[in-house]
Amino acid sequence: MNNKIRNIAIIAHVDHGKTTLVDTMLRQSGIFRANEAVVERVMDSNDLERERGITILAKNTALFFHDTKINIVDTPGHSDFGGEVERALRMVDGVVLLVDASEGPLPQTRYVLQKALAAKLPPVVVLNKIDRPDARPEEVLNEIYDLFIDLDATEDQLDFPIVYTNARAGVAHRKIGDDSRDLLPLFEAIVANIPPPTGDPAGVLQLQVTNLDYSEFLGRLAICRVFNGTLNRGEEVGISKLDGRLLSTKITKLFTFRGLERDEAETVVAGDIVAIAGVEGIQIGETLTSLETPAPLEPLIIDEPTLAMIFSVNSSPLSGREGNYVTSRDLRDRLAKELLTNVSIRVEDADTPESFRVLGRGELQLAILIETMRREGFELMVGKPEIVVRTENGKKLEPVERLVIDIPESFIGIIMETIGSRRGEMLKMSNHGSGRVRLDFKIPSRGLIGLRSQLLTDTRGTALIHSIFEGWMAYGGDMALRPTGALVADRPGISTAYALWGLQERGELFIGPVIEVYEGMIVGENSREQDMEVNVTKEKKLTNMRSSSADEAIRLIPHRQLSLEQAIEFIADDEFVEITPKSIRLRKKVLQYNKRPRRWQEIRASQEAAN
Ligand SMILES: Nc1nc2c(ncn2[C@@H]2O[C@H](COP(=O)(O)OP(=O)(O)OP(=O)(O)O)[C@@H](O)[C@H]2O)c(=O)[nH]1
Ligand SMILES: [Mg+2]
Repeated sequence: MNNKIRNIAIIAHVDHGKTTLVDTMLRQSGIFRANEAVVERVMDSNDLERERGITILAKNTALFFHDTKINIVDTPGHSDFGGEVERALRMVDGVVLLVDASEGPLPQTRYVLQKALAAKLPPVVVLNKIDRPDARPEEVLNEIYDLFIDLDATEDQLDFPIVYTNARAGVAHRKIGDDSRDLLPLFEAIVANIPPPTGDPAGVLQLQVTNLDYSEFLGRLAICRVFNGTLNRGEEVGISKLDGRLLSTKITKLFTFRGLERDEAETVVAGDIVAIAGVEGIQIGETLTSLETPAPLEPLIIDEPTLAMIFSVNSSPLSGREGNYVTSRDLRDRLAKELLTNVSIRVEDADTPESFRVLGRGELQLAILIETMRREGFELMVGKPEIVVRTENGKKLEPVERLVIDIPESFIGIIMETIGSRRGEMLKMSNHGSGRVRLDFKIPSRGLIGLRSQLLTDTRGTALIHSIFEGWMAYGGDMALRPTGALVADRPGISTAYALWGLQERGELFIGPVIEVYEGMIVGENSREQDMEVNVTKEKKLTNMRSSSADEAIRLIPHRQLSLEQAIEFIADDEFVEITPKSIRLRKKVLQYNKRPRRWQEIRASQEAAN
């Protein structure tokens, strides 16, 4: 036992304030110099995290409270990154469960708590954002107790300590309204309630790799928990690979965490969380152990992916103009590299050599991967996300999610209709008396594809939508999702304002004037359910007479610029999103009109016309 260390993960629903709390914890522990300028949410260090204001990757830090070292893992709250949380829980001996004092427990709160309870990790419960005018800490605390009970927590687990915080201001209270001015009550609760790590410094060496990081100076870093034994720099140890082989390796670079820094260490002992550099090919889940008496640890088991997307070489007529990496070889290598650090993703070969089936936890997770690749200079195409189906005892199963929607009361009707058409089943409706209601549903994951944008339209942007994978259920048969067709360019060329002007009453346009298009490219959404071939390159016939003011009268309604996620949500089975470092285009899979298979909507329309 190492009484001078505590290892904790901070877990919560998205945006409840984990990273902000880590900020003020670091600041108050004296990690930064007095005059050091530190950005807000300093742990959200990669570009996409900063742009989107969310945590994507779990990250380690450490601070000292008196003479106790507290290793902290800041985890992401969005459900698509649940794999990061599962992995973080392997590293720690307890959790700080953070809950927004106004929003209360939400689906990801349930998910992470369930994982923590299953791993028998004791929690310190923190009610954050108590400064919010709509904070309702007593009620939320009751909801937290209900959640614990619902998850079959034991008496012991129910006896959790509670701290009330304003993470932004860096204040924690034992009781609401006490005169605390800093986070001392939180630090004390952690040291008093989270058990010190077990493990014997004299035992057989066992370090497990739970995360990988990259440093420009050191290359690949393996983040490990030392479960047993002592490791010295320069020592020759065994590395138990995932395939069961035991290789020998020399540990030349060894680090411990301190704030945002990594300190070189000569020796690390059981209980600590450390980083190792310079070990070729090291992977998540592998154990560093004794060469003579190897004792590999159980591999990490995390939830299976639920969503798949085809990633394919860009075959559009405009391919290769904007990106540097465009071949199937480039794509294959990049995806293989992703697998090394991203344990919740799988890659399979698809039906052509130019395409791969990438499996993950959700649309956002895959969209982040695509966005990262495009910034690296890749061009690719992706297909419509499809859910992963499973067969058990001869029965076809599909993933099902818990969906929580928070909306103004006036939208209940339309929400029920939309969710109903996607086979959602309501479990609960609760009204907090603020004019908003919270609806809990069970819904097949398939029903969630494209749901977010539709609900935001339905509720004029006021809906808060949260969902989380819950399990598997019997496959429910077909579900028609996009009720509209596409406006499809019928020839290559450059779009003109005149042509677009003539089309805008047909539906909503995705492109403006002077955009290069090709046959089969989608330029808008048809307001009817069939696809429609359109000419967006038409020029106005020149005549000698200027027809009064009509020339100047071309006023285009601003087109809808789809973001990557919106584009992915929009496409149907027979369509692709084409992604390059500079552009996001939508297209039919089969570009040439006369070769394109007819969609069921068209077949039905022609049957109706014949009758
Ligand atoms: N009013 C108030 N706002 C807070 C408090 N703590 C955090 N916030 C704000 O809540 C927002 C989300 O904070 P983050 O720290 O990014 O939340 P997170 O839990 O790390 O989010 P993810 O990692 O994406 O799940 C930010 O705008 C914070 O400034 C608080 O105690 N009071
Ligand atoms: Mg965060």
